Amino acid sequence: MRVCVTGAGGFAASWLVKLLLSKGFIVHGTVRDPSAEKYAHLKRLDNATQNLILFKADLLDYVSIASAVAGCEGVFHVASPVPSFVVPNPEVLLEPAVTGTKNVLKASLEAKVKRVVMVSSVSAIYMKPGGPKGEVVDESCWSDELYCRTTKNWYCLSKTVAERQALDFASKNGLDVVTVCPSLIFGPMLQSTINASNLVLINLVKGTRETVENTTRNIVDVRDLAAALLLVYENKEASGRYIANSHIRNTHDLIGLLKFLFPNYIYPKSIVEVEEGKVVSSKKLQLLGWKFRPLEETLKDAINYYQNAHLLDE
Ligand SMILES: NC(=O)c1ccc[n+]([C@@H]2O[C@H](COP(=O)([O-])OP(=O)(O)OC[C@H]3O[C@@H](n4cnc5c(N)ncnc54)[C@H](OP(=O)(O)O)[C@@H]3O)[C@@H](O)[C@H]2O)c1
Ligand SMILES: *[C@@H]1O[C@H](CO)[C@@H](O)[C@H](O)[C@H]1NC(C)=O
Ligand SMILES: *[C@@H]1O[C@H](CO)[C@@H](O)[C@H](O)[C@H]1NC(C)=O
Ligand SMILES: CC(=O)N[C@H]1CO[C@H](CO)[C@@H](O)[C@@H]1O
Repeated sequence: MRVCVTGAGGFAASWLVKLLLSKGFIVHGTVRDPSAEKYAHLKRLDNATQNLILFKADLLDYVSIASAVAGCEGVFHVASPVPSFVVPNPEVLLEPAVTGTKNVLKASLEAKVKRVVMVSSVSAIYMKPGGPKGEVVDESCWSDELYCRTTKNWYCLSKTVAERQALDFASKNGLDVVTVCPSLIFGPMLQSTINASNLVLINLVKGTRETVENTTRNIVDVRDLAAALLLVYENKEASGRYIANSHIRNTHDLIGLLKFLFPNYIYPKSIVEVEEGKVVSSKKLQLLGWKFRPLEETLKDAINYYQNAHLLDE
């Protein structure tokens, strides 16, 4: 079984590659610069020496993507830029997300790939105005593209447009595409550089900001997400979109739990009220057999990892 994973060195993709290698898959991992030190962790994974092949590929370069996908039965399209800060130029996100996804799908069609699993986001689901407070949304909901534009939420727009396009492409061309929409991904890291979602947790534990908003957080463990991606890949019944979310906590409760588990850190001093956010339901994925670990385990493993990697020093 030979599969391709795009953006193999990223936070979520690295855990997926590790899982696939442990199950005996041969993995074509795309990275932008195979010689870079930031991908060293991939080469150290069990079974990587024999079964992991890194391909130099940029999402915007069709030929490079096609050569990584060639010969594969399955494709996991994970790569997409996830910013930590507001980006001034929307194209920085839109181009790799939208054109990149189109390239991956075209290459998959050409290579007669049996199934493409695309990582989208709950950002493609719940970003729309109105609705009752604390509304629970499922896979039937789509973020409002116009609302993403007017609020300059370019990341949400990039994921929404990319996922819609993927499902359209699938139905027009008879390509089997299943999408998974994770919520905020936390957990221990395999890669050496901090990605955007782990930075959210690191900032809370370091008390980087004195005041934080009491935001509603939908959270999933990175290892449970990897399992979800493999589950929808292997399960013949899987189709359409799947929300991958395990826990819902507001910032107040999340900090409470962190303080209980790790009392010795400096946490934000004050929490200000904001409008209650939407929550997502992963019932569809759970009906397919998905299980997830408790939030305490995710937070403990993540923070112990940060400690050991000296990411919380000073
Ligand atoms: N983290 C979250 O909380 C979260 C939540 C919901 C959905 N997601 C989705 O989950 C996926 C993975 O997220 P993550 O947090 O694991 O991301 P990450 O660690 O920030 O990794 C992003 C990956 O995208 C690759 N990439 C970006 N632009 C590229 C381009 N032009 N060509 C090739 N590769 C490119 C990066 O490659 P390089 O290594 O070359 O930089 C990197 O591997 C993304 O699709 C994201 O939208 C993430
Ligand atoms: C390596 O792959 C084999 C299947 O080829 C599998 O049985 C084994 O568990 C994998 N090893 C590790 C350490 O994951
Ligand atoms: C945060 O929001 C929750 C409800 O979403 C509420 O129960 C809690 O009191 C709020 N905490 C603070 C400190 O504002
Ligand atoms: C915001 C940020 O620093 N994101 C980085 C997270 O990690 C991935 C994978 O190493 C990088 O590509 C991102 O730039």
